[in-house]
Amino acid sequence: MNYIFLMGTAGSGKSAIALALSERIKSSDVDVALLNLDPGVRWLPYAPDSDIRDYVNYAQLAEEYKLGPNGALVASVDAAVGHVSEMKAELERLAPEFVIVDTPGQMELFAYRDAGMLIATGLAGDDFSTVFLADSVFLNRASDFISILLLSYSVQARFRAPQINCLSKIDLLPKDLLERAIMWSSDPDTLINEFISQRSDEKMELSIRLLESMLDSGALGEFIFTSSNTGEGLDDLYAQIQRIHSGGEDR
Ligand SMILES: Nc1nc2c(ncn2[C@@H]2O[C@H](COP(=O)(O)OP(=O)(O)O)[C@@H](O)[C@H]2O)c(=O)[nH]1
Ligand SMILES: [Mg+2]
Repeated sequence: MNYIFLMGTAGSGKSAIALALSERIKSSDVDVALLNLDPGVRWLPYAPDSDIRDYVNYAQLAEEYKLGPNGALVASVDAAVGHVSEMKAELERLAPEFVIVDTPGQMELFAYRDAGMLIATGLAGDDFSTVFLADSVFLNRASDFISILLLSYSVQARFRAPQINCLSKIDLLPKDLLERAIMWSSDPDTLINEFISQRSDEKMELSIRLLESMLDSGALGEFIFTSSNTGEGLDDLYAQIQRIHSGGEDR
C-alpha cells in the first residue's frame, strides 16, 4: 500500500482532488482507498473507506472541554493519533495499491503539528508521498507564486517525503495568468525579475539571493497544473505518483 497525503491551505481543493485522483487511478484498473482525516468536515465529495470521524467526535470534544472550533479541531487531530492502528487495519483489509489521505481543511492542523507527522508515520512508516495543493484563486503576481513556493517548501521540510506540487483549480484561472504561472514555475529568472520589478529596495537583496539559491538548487520543486472539475493535470499527477512509488525517486 502506497500512502499519498494531500496537503494545502483551507479550501485549496484537497477533498475534491481526493475524489478526482481516486477516479483517475481506478480508471486504470488499479485499486485505491480513501482515508478522511478531517475531523470537522460535514460533507465530503467521496465515500471514505476509513474516516477519522468514526473514531473522534469533534462536537463532543468541543462540548466536553469547552473548546472553540479551532481548539476542538486541534484536540480531535491529537486524539486521532491514538486510533491510527484501527484506521490502518481498516485499510489493510482492502489492500489497495494506493491510499489517498485527505487531511484537515486547515493545513496547520496536520502539516505543522506533531500529530500530523505521528499519524503519517503510524500509517505509512517512512514510505509515503505528499501532494501539496496551492489554490490558484490566490495567484495574481510573481510575489504570490513565491509565497506558494515557500509554503510548499515548509511542508516538504517537515515531512521530508517525495512531494508533488499542484496549482489547483486552474479552470478558474484566466488564460493569460495560467500562462504566466507556467512561465514562473519553469523559469526562475523570469519569476525573480518580475518579483523585483513589483517593488525593489535594498532590504530585498538578501531575500532575493536566498530565493535564487533555493530556485537554482531545485529545492522548491516543480508544479503540475490541475483541475478537479475538468480533470486537467490528473494524468500527469498520477504519472508522477507512479514514478515516486515505483522507486523512481530518491527520498
Ligand atoms: N472550479 C473549481 N473548484 C474547485 C476545484 N477543486 C475544488 N473546488 C471547490 O473549492 C472548494 C473547496 O474545495 P475542497 O475540496 O473542499 O477544499 P479542501 O478544504 O482543501 O478540502 C469547494 O467548493 C470545491 O467545489 C476545481 O478544480 N475547480
Ligand atoms: Mg477537505
